[in-house]
Amino acid sequence: DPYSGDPPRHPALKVNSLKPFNAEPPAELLTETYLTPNQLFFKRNHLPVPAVDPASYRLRVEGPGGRVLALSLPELKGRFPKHEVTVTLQCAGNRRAEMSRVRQVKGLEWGVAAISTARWGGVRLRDVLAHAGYGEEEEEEAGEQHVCFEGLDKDLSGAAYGASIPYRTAMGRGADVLLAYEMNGEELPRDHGYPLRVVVPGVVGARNVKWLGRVSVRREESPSHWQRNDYKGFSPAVDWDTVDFTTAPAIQELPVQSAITEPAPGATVPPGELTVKGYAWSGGGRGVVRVDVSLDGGRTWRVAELTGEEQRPGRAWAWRLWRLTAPVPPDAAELDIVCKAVDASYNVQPDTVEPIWNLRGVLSNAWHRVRVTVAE
Ligand code: MTE
Ligand code: MO
Repeated sequence: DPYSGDPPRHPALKVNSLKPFNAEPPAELLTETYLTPNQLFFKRNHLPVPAVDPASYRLRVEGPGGRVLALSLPELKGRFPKHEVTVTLQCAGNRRAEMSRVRQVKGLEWGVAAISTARWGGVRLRDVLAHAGYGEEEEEEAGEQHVCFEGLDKDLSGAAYGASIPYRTAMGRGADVLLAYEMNGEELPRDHGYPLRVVVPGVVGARNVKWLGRVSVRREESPSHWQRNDYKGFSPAVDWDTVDFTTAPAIQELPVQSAITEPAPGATVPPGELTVKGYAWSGGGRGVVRVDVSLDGGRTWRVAELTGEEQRPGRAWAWRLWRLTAPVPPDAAELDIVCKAVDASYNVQPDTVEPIWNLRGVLSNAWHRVRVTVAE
């Protein structure tokens, strides 16, 4: 069993798949704390968790002209300044289960909690690439380039998990892309990429390569299956007979997202006052400026109170949590609770799933709805 060496996991996690391990925390635990405890942080593995010996570990970084640096953990920590950033990671498949309710899609049935937030500590990718010989000018000189990452987790054919991001995402001004060795002040846990992972703020989870083995700069995107033939969006008109992965762009920055974490769907709530809780986040460093909540299916709205870190404009990498306390309409036997977020570019979430349905069930960010019963 190639999975026999996987680490132990927290029993509260809701498991979507055991081998490989994929799990999310119960939604109501997600918004108990601003930073998600490491044990509860959602876990998305495509392959067995590799056992990496920290003493013999080397990060290989290909420099211009093919020279390869091999950096040990002490070298990485000693040579480059430590940088810490609070970043939310979200899987492209977060809330996929809602898409499958419209029409079956292919993929793990994630609820609303394939998203979590941590304070990551590590070195800046930009500093490591600069040390290898790359500069800010490279992009203009050579046309678009990509920073490619390879994990140390491999499938049975020996192919490693891989992904890439545009060069400017890594090297641009204000770039906060990290090679992280710490998560919430602790050593990076094995499930989250020990000893070193990429954290690409504002970008889909899939590019945040764990158990990082190799970094290179190339003219082309990563050749990995997960870069080229997965993690792309399509029209609702596209099916498995017509889909063409070569023409759609790889998902990088994610769209604006929010969801209700409390009360739970189908719960019974008492008359009087109701408190609704949730999270809101947007990709590309666009902060969340507002969350609107409705108790009557979207006919009337109230503005929720935002809590948590308010990060710099353009570099708002982490979610805001939100809450609303409102009177329950006296005549209501049921409530149709809805939330929707607005980001700094005034992007909004679509009101229904149908027009954004896609065969892979990614980018599921319609208004989130939770129905509850009102009773003593
Ligand atoms: N990196 C490697 N090496 N192998 C993987 O399977 N999964 C990716 C990404 N990085 C993956 C990986 C996906 S799809 C997501 S959503 C995030 O890791 C999940 O990170 P987490 O498990 O730390 O939450
Ligand atoms: Mo993912």
